[in-house]
Amino acid sequence: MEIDFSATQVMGILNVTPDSFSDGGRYSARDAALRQAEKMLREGAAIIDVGGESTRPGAEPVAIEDELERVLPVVESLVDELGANVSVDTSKPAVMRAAIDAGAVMINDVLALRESGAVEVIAANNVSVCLMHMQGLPRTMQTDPQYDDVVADIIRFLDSRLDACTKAGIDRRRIVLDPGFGFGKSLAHNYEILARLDEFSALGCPLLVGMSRKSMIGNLLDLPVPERATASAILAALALERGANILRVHDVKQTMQAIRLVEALQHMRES
Ligand code: 9MG
Repeated sequence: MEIDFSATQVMGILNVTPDSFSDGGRYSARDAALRQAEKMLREGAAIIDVGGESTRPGAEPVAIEDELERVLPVVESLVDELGANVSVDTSKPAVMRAAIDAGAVMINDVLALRESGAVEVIAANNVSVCLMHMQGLPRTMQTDPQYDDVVADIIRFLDSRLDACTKAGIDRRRIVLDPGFGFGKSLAHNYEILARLDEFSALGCPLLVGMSRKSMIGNLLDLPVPERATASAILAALALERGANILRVHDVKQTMQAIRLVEALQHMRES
């Protein structure tokens, strides 16, 4: 199944790390993940992004076997039982290959296919891919991020990854780009990227953004994670106004409302 990137799409976040669905054992983690995915699909998500390795600041890497064990059963159920468009958030070529064999239609890679063998996996399979910018690695990326010009530096990086991917045979129409909010960026960098998001349209690919519940909200508004849904939807609306095409979010219902409001505004402007 192909994802239509010509319309605004919502990507619902489904983390399947061990702490994500601990409910005291009443349901299995797989069942709890499926119920959460079902809810996001009902609310309007077009894609479910499944991740088995945390990429939060400070996170440690996970072994391939553990990531496969977390991700694969969930991908299989989402595809077979719910018929969902599944994206898998991974940087490991072996996980990419297994996820695609299990029915994933997209790979979301915060390393932009820089692991050895990753470009080849995507080139050999008819799936979409998100190439994200990150300065450093999750364990240390927030220590002291530095840029000459944050937007120009990220555009240069994404352009070079786009070039490497298309030279390896990946069709441009399968590629989505992402500036990587929160990945090796200070609070000021994140808001400068948002303010200048329209500059990324020069790259000519759909633009994915992920600001949902991130510290760029929490640090500015002094809000704990469970209270960041409203601000997340507002930032989603601001990103849409500046050319974002795909919104990676936890709170699908609020994001769909933001999309409808922005689309009403854009429709008025065009008529
Ligand atoms: C996995 N992950 C966490 N944050 C993300 C973001 O902003 N973009 C993408 N593509 N993936 C993300």
